[in-house]
Amino acid sequence: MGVSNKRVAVIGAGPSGLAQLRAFKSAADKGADIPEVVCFEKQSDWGGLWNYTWRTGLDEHGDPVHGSMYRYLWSNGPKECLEFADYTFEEHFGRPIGSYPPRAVLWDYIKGRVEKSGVRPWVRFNTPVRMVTWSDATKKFTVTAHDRGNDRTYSEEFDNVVVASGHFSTPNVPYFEGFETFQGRVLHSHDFRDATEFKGKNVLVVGRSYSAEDIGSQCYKYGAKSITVSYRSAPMAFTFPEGWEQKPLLTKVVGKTAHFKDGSTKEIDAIILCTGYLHHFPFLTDDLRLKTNNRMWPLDLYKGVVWEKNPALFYIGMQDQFYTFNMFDAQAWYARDVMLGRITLPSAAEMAADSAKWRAREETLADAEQMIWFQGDYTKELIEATDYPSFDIEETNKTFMEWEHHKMEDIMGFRDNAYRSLMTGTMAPKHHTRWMEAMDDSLESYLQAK
Ligand code: FAD
Ligand code: NA7
Repeated sequence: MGVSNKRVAVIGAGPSGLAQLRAFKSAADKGADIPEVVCFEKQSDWGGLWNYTWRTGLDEHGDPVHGSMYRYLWSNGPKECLEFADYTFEEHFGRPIGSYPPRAVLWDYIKGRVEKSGVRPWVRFNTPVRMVTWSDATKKFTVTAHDRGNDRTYSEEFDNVVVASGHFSTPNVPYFEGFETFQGRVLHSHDFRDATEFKGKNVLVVGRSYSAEDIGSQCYKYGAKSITVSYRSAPMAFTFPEGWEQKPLLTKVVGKTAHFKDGSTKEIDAIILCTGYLHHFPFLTDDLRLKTNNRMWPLDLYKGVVWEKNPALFYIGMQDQFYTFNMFDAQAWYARDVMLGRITLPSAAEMAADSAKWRAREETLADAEQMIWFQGDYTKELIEATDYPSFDIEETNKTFMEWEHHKMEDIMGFRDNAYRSLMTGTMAPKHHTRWMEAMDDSLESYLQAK
């Protein structure tokens, strides 16, 4: 392996940043000259959100806690849809496993690939990036980072920067009248950790998307007395079990009474704001900073990856996600090939026109199925442009469709289903315990034979 004299900074060692490391390593393994790659990671270990923390608020150094994942979180989609095309679940675990693994199992899988690749020395842990600036004169970035271990702030120059810092970490926290005098706990889903805290409680969940659905389900599974979901736009279409109800938007709380837009009221003990997250890049100057809400096609990113205003900068994983790990791979391989000069970018106007075309299609998407096909087409286009191992996107989309149908059939039981791997063709076994009865989320419990 040769090393070119270029330097690349990757910000974040979650699934997106690790995809970037793996992409470069895979080129090097095939004999390419690759740049020096430095990955800055704020946490003490890799895996991003999948690296669970009990902490909320500030971390041990006083920085905002990155983690938004909770205990008892199981994959909310089939693992077959996120499987790495170059490192299968079977390769990692040595046998087929169930389709909706708990967080610890997926973390183990994510780590397995990069441990095998030997890229850990590329990562500087406990090192949040504080600032990135671009110089028109030198055509280089200056990255300023804080080495927390030695409490030292330093700056280095790079030819390229890849932003892979995630976007489900900084909570979007709306205010509702009466919060300051509510006689219970108000928290955002970012700070939700252990559902047993809400055992026997009447829980109000605000929001109608993935966090609302899953945190409501967690609380129900672990013994909450009732779950009330308050939606802004529309109720969720699932048939929930007894003990759940859906209400229009919260208007105010008085004491422990929640008031809703339709005039109805309900006594509640806790409010969990499942109101989504903000794309937040405090380390980027305005000329480099992506500004978007959570959607399928943020603008200014050619092929969803290249910062059109300065193509030396890349973003991985910034879209709202059905596809996850293998889409991040497709993006990272594409970004790598631009950095290696294997892909030549068109003019700024052509890049903007291409993005506008995707955005125009995005604006026509009416439901989850159409969004899945959209993201599948996008992932396919990227994969076709690089040597990332090709896989059957159409069948992956169809697995997503099955997942959607299983959720509609039984929102508390969809995780009891199993699907076929699109990478190996192996059918997953059904897990030994139904999700509603499986209270232990440890890797050992999930993998044990029964
Ligand atoms: P992250 O996982 O957020 O990783 C970003 C990394 O960047 C972190 O390690 C962070 O510490 C680091 N970082 C941030 N800022 C800095 C900085 N300034 N300097 C240095 N490092 C920095 N996806 C699925 O496929 N299946 C699921 O079941 C699923 N469940 C989810 C449940 C929850 C509650 C949430 C919030 C998301 C879930 N996701 C799920 C989606 C999730 O976004 C992806 O799986 C994946 O974690 C995204 O990877 P990422 O690397 O882009 O971001
Ligand atoms: P999402 O999917 O971005 O959804 C955010 C939800 O929050 C959505 O239902 C919004 O309502 C709702 N929202 C946002 N602001 C408000 C206000 N002010 N009032 C009421 N409701 C509001 O975020 P999630 O956290 O659910 O999911 C993010 C990731 O975490 C996802 O990838 C999962 O895998 C896990 P709307 O639908 O617009 O009416």
